[in-house]
Amino acid sequence: MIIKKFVGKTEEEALEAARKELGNGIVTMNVRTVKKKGIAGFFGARQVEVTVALEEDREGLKTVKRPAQRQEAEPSAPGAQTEAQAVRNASSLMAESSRNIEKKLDSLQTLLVNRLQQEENTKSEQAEHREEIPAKEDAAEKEPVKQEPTEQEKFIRLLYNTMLENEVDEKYANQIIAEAEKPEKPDVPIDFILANVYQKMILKFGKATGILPAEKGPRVILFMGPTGVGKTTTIAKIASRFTVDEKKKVALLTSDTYRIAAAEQLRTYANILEVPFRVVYTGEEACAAIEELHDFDYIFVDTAGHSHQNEEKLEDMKQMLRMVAGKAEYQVFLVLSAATKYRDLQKIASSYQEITDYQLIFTKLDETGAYGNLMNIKLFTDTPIAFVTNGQNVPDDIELFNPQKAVKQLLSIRH
Ligand SMILES: Nc1nc2c(ncn2[C@@H]2O[C@H](COP(=O)(O)OP(=O)(O)OP(=O)(O)O)[C@@H](O)[C@H]2O)c(=O)[nH]1
Ligand SMILES: [Mg+2]
Repeated sequence: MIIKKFVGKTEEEALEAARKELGNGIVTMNVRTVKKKGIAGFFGARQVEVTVALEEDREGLKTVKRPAQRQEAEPSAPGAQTEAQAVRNASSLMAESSRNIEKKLDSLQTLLVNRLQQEENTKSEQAEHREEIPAKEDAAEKEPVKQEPTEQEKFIRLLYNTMLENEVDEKYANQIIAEAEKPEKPDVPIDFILANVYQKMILKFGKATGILPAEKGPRVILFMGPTGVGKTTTIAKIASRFTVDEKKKVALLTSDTYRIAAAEQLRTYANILEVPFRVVYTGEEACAAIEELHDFDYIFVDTAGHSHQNEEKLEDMKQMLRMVAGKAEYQVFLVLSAATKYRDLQKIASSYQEITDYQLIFTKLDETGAYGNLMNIKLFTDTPIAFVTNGQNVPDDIELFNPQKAVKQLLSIRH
């Protein structure tokens, strides 16, 4: 693996330089603002420094340098343009989430090394204590000589345990460690091991497309999920960003006709944002509303929360989706609370996977110290996470999902 730093006036400029030199296979490991060297820095000029990693191929050769091209995932024009536009739209959200990361990465290694040292101290104290108890001679003779693990092995173990503490499922923690490039020499520095595991985890999280504008007509975006996870609040947050920051034409629909209060909650947000609001009882009504709102950019659809075991409601949802799919370009987000137990999340995610493809939104990150479920459900569903929310405030408490930040949490010691 190659790890290298690039500097530019903006994050994109630094990344462009990295892509030029290393190709498109790079993974961003860290982004931080640095002062310019020399007298310019003295006067406060700042630059953005990105640290990127590039996986070497199996033979250990550097990945062949490719000319910088557009991201492969970007469709050709006019789709390419719309996606680039979406990325720009997203960047205002993204900038917020990267701000506090740099400090964490710097302290991460120190934390882990300190902990390693603590464990060593506890072990040697225990060993001293054992020595005070006279050992039975013949028993000691029979005990096979244990090979002391190397510093590198101890460090890998520590990373593994930290993941478990953060509630990454054992199966996935094992997978990550097994897939991380093995140090070839016993004296490989531990920051190399850390960078390796870190990069593997970022790759595992992947990248969501987020909300994309439609090629033609409005983009219809449906939010589904269990009761009380924060679907309506999340719609209000996103709708507000698109309306106020991006000046897009947004409309809100709700098919949550089971509770009057639910429709009223979204109507209140629509009134505040001064955007159209419709209650739709059936798929036909949803289609009629979409037709009526054909010159809008985004139509966000709130749905009723219900148990994933309620097959009748899931069938209603499927029916609605079928009709909307025939009418407009649409996307679905499954909204899950990060505070829900992993086993329940698995069941919910599976039952919705039976009716549609979706991207994930995790809410209530402020209510849990454990980020493990994010990794677990991403890997369980093979579905990327698009947004995370971390509080009740509309519109502030939402971010585009930032894998770097999440991985740093997963490798940080929980207090
Ligand atoms: N702490 C915290 N609370 C949140 C977050 N997102 C939403 N909430 C709160 O969770 C509660 C339920 O939110 P709603 O948006 O009504 O949830 P819903 O999924 O639409 O619920 P139903 O329509 O009943 O299925 C409200 O009190 C929200 O303020 C979050 O990120 N963190
Ligand atoms: Mg709701």
